[in-house]
This record gives sequence, C-alpha cells and structure tokens, in this order.
Amino acid sequence: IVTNQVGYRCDSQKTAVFRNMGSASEFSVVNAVTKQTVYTGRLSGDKTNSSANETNRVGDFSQVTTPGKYYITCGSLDPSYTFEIGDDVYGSLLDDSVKMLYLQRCGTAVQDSTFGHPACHSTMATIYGTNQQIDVSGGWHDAGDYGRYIVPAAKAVADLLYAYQQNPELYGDASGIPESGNGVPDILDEVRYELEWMQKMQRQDGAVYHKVTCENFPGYVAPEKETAPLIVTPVSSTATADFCASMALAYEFYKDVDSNFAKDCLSRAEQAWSYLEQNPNLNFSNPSDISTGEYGDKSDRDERYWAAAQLYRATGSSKYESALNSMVVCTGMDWATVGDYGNIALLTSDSISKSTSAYTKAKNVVLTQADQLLSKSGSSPYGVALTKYDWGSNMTVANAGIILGLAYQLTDQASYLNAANAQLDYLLGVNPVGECFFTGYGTVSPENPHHRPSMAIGKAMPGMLVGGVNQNLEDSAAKAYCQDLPAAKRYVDNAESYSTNEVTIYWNSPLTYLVALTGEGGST
Ligand code: 9MR
Ligand code: ZN
Repeated sequence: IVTNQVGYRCDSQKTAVFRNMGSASEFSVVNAVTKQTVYTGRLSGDKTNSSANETNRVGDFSQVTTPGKYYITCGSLDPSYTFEIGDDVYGSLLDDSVKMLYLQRCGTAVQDSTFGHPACHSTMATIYGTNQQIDVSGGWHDAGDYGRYIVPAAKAVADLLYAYQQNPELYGDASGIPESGNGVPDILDEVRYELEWMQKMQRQDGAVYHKVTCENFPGYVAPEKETAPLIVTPVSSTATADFCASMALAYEFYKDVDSNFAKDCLSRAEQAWSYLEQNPNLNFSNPSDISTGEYGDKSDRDERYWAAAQLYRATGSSKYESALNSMVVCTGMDWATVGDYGNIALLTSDSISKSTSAYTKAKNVVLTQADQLLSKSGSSPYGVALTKYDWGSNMTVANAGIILGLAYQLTDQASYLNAANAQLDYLLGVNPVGECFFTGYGTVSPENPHHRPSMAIGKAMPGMLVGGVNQNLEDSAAKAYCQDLPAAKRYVDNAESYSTNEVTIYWNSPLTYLVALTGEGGST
C-alpha cells in the first residue's frame, strides 16, 4: 500500500495505491496514535499497469480531513507507512528545498554542521582557447558534480522566482543563511547569489558563456578538493537567451529591494537581446577535451521566445511584443526546452492584458498541455502524468504538476488541481518504487544519492529531489540492478547510479514551485 509518505493537506484529494491485494475490496484509514479506524472505503476495480507490470487498485480517502497521523490497512497486506494530514505538512520540506541551494553555494564558505565547506572554486578561470583569465566565482554547484552551467541555472532561477511570486507569504527571512534577518526574504537572497554569478558569465558584447567547469568530473571529493584549473567554455545563444530571460525576470523582483541591482539586471538582459538579434543559432557542444555536462541543444527558438516574453513583461515595450508575436508559441520547462516559462511570464503578469494575442496563445497552449497531462494522469493508477521515464523524470513530473496547477488557476477546475497534487504525491511516495524521492523526508527516501558532498561524508544531504526512475539504463549500477525491472521501476538508491539517483538544482526548483503553487506550506 503506497501513499504520499510526507502527507496530504486537509482539503486535498487523497489516494493510496494497492498492489497484490488479491480480491480485497475495502481498505481502512487508521489513526496512528489511537489505532482507531477513522474511515473505511471501497477500492476501485483492477487497473492494469503495464509500465510497472502490476495490477493495481486505488483507494480514495479524501473524506479524511482531520489533522493527525494515519496509516492504511487492507486485508492481509502490510499496512502503509504512517503519514500525516495537516495544512502545514510541506512547510519544512519547502524550506529545505531552498536551503539545499545554500548548501550548493560555490566560491564562498558555507556554514552547516554537517555539509558546511570552506570556499571552493575561487581561482581565476581561463576562457577556452585563449590565455585570458576571468573571475567567475560564485553561484550554485549544478548537481552531484561541481560544474556551473547557465542553461540549467536559468530554469532554477525561474522556478524559484515564480514560486515566490505565487505565494510570497510562504517565504521568510530566518532560514539560517548568511543574509537571514536582512529584511529581504531568504529565497530572493538565495536567487541573487546565483544571478550575481550569472552576471559574471556575460561578455562585454552581451553574449553569455555556456558554462564553467574543470576539464573532467572530479573524484568523489568535497568541493574544496576539486582544484583542477577552471575553464570557461564558448558562448552559446541558448545560454545568452536564457540569461536574458532570467535577468529580465529578476528585474521585477529586486526593483523594490535594490533598484541599482534591478536596473543592472534589466540592462544586461537588453544587451543580451541585442546580441541575440545579431547572432543566429549558436549551439553549444563540448570541445573535444572537455567531458563535463554539455546541456547542448538543437534549437534556440524556445529560449528566444522566453526571452522576448520576459522582456515584454518587464518593459511593456512594443519592440518585444512584436518580436514575440512574430514567433511560434513554444513549450517546455527543462534545460533544453523553456517555452512554457515564456507562457508563464505572460499568464501571471499584472501588466499584460488578457486580450493580447500573446496572452491568448499562451493560455491555449498551457490548457492544451494540461488536458493531455490530465488524461495521462487519469490513466495511470499512480496518477502520474508520464508515459516515458527519462533521466530526471522526477523533474518532468514536477513540471507537469506546475502546468496542471496553472491550468487550475486559469479555469478553477478542480480536476486540474487534483492532478497537480497527484504529481506531488508521486514524488513523495505514490510511485511503483514505493520511495519518497526527496532526501530526509518520508519513511523511505534515498540514502545514497549521487552527490559528491554526501558521498564524501557518507550521509545523504537532506532536502534534495533525486532524478528518479529512468527506463534507459544509462549507468552501470542501473544496468546491474534494474535491467530485469519494468520501465516504471528502474530506479536504484545507489551512489553510482547518476542516471537515477543524482540530484540537481533544477530538479529541486520545480518541486519548490509545485509546492508553492498547490497551496500552503512555509514555516519560517
Ligand atoms: O539532466 C541531464 C539529463 O537530462 C541528461 O540526459 C544527462 C546526460 O546528458 O545530463 C543531465 O545533466 C547532468 C549534467 O550534464 C551534469 N551535471 C549533472 C546533471 C544531472 O545528472
Ligand atoms: Zn565550488
């Protein structure tokens, strides 16, 4: 019996998934303290689940709305783990999802009793193919490795700023980062740490370098132990456009906090835009002597769409509006496709009229996607809006939840909100692996993430969303442990499994956004 191991908000839809239940047709929700049955419900009929090679039944217990701790029983099955019902069940999870970024800070000493580290990667970096040295210190380590890459950084920044926009009251100023208590919400301070690094990656002419890493990934060492020379790789138009969009977005959020910083963000965005106007598709691929993450892309169309939408939103200028209107509407919320951030910019702006063609097109494309996701979610016993599990599938699930959450806001249709919550439930336990994919939470969560700081210390850093199920068997541990498993179960909690059990800043960030979008949380 699998449930969301962290818990459910009082008023949200609540479902558990049952397997190997034989002919059982009833289940009970039991108060974990008093051991009293508080609810008895009927199971659905059999649902065939070919991707997990299971037959499932589903039990809905949305009627249980009283805060407390519960578990679920069904005939002779082992009971579910204990979970909570309450309106603040995600409060500390939300805080930790952002705190992870502080612990990923590069170029500064990080204070934490377990995961603190001295300043790392503070030497000058060499621009690839030249003798020129520049300072690009700062920012967050991308993932389990210590690279810093513009394209995924832009996704993370967008998720966090839109999470904050969605529900500012969830974010306090006391999460224990160095800027806590400065009168600015910690989430904005944290994002600014990344933005300031991104600014150092912009060239005089407006273009933006794609990434800074060493030549190869390091061994499983703490960040300050990676001391090989840093290399800044050539500029790309995807990095430049993503940078442009992030800076234009940032402008709005820092206007009242620090107007000089905000103005600088906007003027950098405009310089990046001018560069893009003069330079078509400059796609990035790794130089042959560099083997770190590539974040390559076939097209920069969706990045340009996002940049135009964000600049139109920030300035209201007809220049950007006509640029936007001349483009095909794009979709996507991952590092390779970012069009939906353009749509979100249009749909959640106070200043863009709902009668503009840009707004109408964005709304249509978001609702079309939401309907497709709703139908996928409806045909999965686990409620997950996925039919294929690729590297980082948990991000795809969180992204799906965000699109569904936006559709709910646009239409007020509860089915969208229920499906958005089902994505969160999947990430936190309602999945064929029976795992809460967020470290340190739930009853069973990853203990051996592919994350160098955790590996060096021998203990999982809390507050990280792992990549999750990946049907493509892309590392030796996945090949060894998962090849006989059905697609939806190909996940292994093994530190060598970077294709299922790594973490990244841009897998955490859509979880942050999804939690903010679906409701309450925040404790600080
Ligand atoms: O998240 C990326 C995934 O979509 C790709 O399939 C994979 C292989 O190219 O790379 C992932 O990104 C990794 C990046 O290249 C380096 N830092 C760790 C990232 C997460 O595994
Ligand atoms: Zn570092």
